[in-house]
Amino acid sequence: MHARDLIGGLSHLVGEAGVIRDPDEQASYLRDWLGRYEGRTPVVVRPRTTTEVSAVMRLCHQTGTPVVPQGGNTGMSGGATPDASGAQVVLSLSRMTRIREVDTINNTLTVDAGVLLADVQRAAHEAARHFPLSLGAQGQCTIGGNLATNAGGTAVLRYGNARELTLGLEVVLPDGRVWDGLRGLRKDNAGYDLKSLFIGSEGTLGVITGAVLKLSPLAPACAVAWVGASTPASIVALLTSLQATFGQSVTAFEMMSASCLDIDAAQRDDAPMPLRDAHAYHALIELAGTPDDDLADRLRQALALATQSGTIDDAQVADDAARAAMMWRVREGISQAQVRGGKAIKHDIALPISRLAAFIDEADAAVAARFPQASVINFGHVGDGNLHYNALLPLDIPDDDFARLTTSLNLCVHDIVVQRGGTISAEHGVGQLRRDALRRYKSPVEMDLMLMIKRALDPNQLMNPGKLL
Ligand code: FAD
Ligand code: 2HG
Ligand code: ZN
Repeated sequence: MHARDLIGGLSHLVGEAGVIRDPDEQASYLRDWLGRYEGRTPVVVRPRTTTEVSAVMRLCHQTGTPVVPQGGNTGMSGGATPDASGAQVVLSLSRMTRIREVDTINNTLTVDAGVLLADVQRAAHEAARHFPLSLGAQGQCTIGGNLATNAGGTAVLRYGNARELTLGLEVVLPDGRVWDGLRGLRKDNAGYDLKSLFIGSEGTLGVITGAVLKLSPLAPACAVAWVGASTPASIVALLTSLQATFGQSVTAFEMMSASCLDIDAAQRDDAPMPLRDAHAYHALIELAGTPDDDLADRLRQALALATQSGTIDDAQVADDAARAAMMWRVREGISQAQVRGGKAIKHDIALPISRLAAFIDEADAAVAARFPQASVINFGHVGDGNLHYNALLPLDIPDDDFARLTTSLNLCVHDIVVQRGGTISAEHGVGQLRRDALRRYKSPVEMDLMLMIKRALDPNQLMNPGKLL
């Protein structure tokens, strides 16, 4: 079909306001958040309902048009960016923003896929409940994108990742049929677990249009602390001892190498520093509990003991909400600081928590020996074993050099991760960025199983081509 006819057909289905033809207006949909990938499209199509998504998918199926689903376009693996062919339609869920149902007895929220994560959290709060998925991009990313990438964030150690927070899904299949799996059930073994298959499939199997999300009770008391230590092993030892003392109350446990704070400090004089002295490693800890829990005092005592025993070097519990918010801003600001401070080779790896410290020792030594021009920016969600073991290079590094270094540094780090029983993709998805790495590290049997699933659900290979597989 000629592009003009396709655009005409799509605008007939979703209305003129639902298609973006102008290249200038399309620009923000064609480039990823990191500015690493840029593509072209004949049209960005923005349906408002599942029925419209279904009609769009049916037309694309009939005309053999490839489709790239997109939510908030905050992904870090290039999964939502079309390729350079100009043939792939971008299907943006950004106009599907309805909160469909709040059920405070079943503790569930049913939402359109285009609802921003922050708005999901707000809707839960308005119902005196908590939706625990929490990440730095929550004001821009959509719940559909979170589910398509099986997002993690900072509260996984207590509440689990996006998959574990989802009870039901609605998905439009590549041929336009709608699978209504919007069931608010905590037990449902009637057949294969299709919901879990679509979660984390990065738009390669279908378009997620709605979800039933699991809500938790509000956790009224909260304590936040910042810790300085000399090694990752000390940080992991602290995590183990706090979990022994506080159990499930440990909601977030984030680690940062000193370099994460230094990049911000190098850019501005007033960069906030949660502790007065320098430390090789830092941790941000959040506990949540019941109203009568004197969490802050108990945390202060536990951290004082850890300091006396030499596990950590310094700690400060936030005295008020403003100080706690400052600590979180420092942590959540690392991605932006990296963008301003250099060009990052990104890793999103996970290992058993017991092996994190040894991995860091080995990877630090290997990177220092083989890539002296790179500085390691190591941070992440230690509480669930997920590190962003990134390497920063100068902003003015030529593209060719950056591409060459990326290939060899990725190999160096990923080989160590996999040898130690870890994964090369923990929460950001495979997208375009880790497609080659996936092939390298997955066994032929596992690749074959995934390809069989892809061929069964998307025989014409129209869903997000060039991503993941
Ligand atoms: P997009 O970027 O639009 O899409 C991501 C992928 O999902 C693409 O493959 C796309 O095709 C597919 N997709 C999107 N919507 C749908 C749909 N409705 N149906 C089918 N497929 C779809 N991620 C974490 O996990 N943890 C973090 O802590 C975290 N912190 C971040 C901090 C910052 C500052 C930034 C910029 C990003 C961060 N991310 C993090 C990455 C990103 O926010 C997540 O991957 C998020 O889940 C993507 O949501 P999105 O709506 O922006 O999806
Ligand atoms: C985070 O944990 C995000 O802050 C982003 O997952 C990680 O910028 C990164 O590499
Ligand atoms: Zn992360």
